[in-house]
Amino acid sequence: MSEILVFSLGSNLGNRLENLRVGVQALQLKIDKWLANSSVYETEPMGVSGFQNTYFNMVSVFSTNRDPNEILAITQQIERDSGRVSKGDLQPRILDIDIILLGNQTLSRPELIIPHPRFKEREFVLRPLLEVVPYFNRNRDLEEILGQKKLEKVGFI
Ligand code: PH2
Ligand code: MG
Ligand code: MG
Repeated sequence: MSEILVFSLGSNLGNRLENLRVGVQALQLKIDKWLANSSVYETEPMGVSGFQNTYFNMVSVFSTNRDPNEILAITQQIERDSGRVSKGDLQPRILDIDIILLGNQTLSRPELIIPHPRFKEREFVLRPLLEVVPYFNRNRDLEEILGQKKLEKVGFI
């Protein structure tokens, strides 16, 4: 059974828009299948001490059969590939990819909690999430109705 998977992406170092774009592209290559992106928002850094550049934030929605461990490994690899250096949780970063929701699954492990424990306090997650909720709900309904039916696409005009 495939589940709806919602990521929050953030960047506050370097070319922030490009970092998000590269992050989403990498997710699209590794996770079947992509459903929707929110807009990108410029947001004040939350919960950090001292001056930090503003973030660019967005969410991206997928449908997947992968389990939480696989998904976490994929996001961590993409973060490393982006050149992110780990200097602790609240330091500026080139790319941060957090798992927000995975269907109705809940998970509580030291390395991963699903749903993300702080997403309801974070406008930089909620605002973009609001944009894509109608989209993926509709999509899930359609997928259920369509089931295994499959039409062959011949092209575009
Ligand atoms: N991420 C954090 C901490 N604070 N603030 C904003 N605006 N956007 C973020 O993505 C963000 C943050 C920890 O990952
Ligand atoms: Mg984060
Ligand atoms: Mg993170």
